Amino acid sequence: MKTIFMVGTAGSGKSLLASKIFDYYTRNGAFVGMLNLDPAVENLPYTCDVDVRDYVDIVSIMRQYDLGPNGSIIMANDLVASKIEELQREVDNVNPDYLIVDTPGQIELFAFRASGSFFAQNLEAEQKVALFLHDGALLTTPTNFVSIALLATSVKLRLGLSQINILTKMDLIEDKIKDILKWSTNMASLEDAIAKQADGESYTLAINLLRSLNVGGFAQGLIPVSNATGEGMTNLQAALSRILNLGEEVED
Ligand SMILES: Nc1nc2c(ncn2[C@@H]2O[C@H](COP(=O)(O)OP(=O)(O)OP(=O)(O)O)[C@@H](O)[C@H]2O)c(=O)[nH]1
Ligand SMILES: [Mg+2]
Repeated sequence: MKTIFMVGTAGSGKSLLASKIFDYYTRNGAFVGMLNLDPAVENLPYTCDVDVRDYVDIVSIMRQYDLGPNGSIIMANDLVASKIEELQREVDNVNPDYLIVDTPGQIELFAFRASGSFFAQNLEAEQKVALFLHDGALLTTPTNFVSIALLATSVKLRLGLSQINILTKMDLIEDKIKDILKWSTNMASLEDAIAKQADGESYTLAINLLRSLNVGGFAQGLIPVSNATGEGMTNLQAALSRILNLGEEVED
């Protein structure tokens, strides 16, 4: 089994992209399992094989512990980590070729509390990869680009997994794609763009951050995709294959 973790800021397109990857692999004859780790989600664009909502119930946590929405989501996430053995057993029963793991909307819950890295490290699989979704709708300026890339780097540090950087919603930002891809591959053009947009402390901070991030591989190989039009999916599949199947086509 090979496992793909969907990670990214709230609303960046994780769940919808999970369903598109499911469709792609299924069309190519592989058996795909879906694991939902978001205890608070109401509707998903795919059918779950394994679902944390079978183990934790946000509404009863809110009532029982007199917590607000955020407190109960935090508690639910921490509880989910204690269910890893049960979830693993269910996943083993499904026994897919590929397991797609959809994570909670609030990225800090998955990436920065203990449960996310615990799952990333302890779910058993031959190969694991994280897809970090850079929300195209947020990448409106070069400094936003640097701050999201910083978040992607920070998530990589937390999860300790191979990571593929994806630029989502490319259908909504046709006029920006060229600039964003240039920023992600050409440091001088990104520095120029930042100089035009920011000054003073913001400029210095953005430049220093990106120079230090660049050492470790800054927003490497950003792949634009659209869940709406399907554009970019072939490039994403090739990147997944390079990591999961050592360059072979879909393995079933
Ligand atoms: N135009 C366009 N809309 C998209 C794309 N991907 C996702 N969306 C829309 O963006 C919204 C959020 O998508 P989701 O897949 O729920 O995103 P998510 O990251 O799972 O969201 P949370 O789990 O709540 O953080 C939905 O309304 C999607 O229809 C895309 O590529 N293009
Ligand atoms: Mg989602």
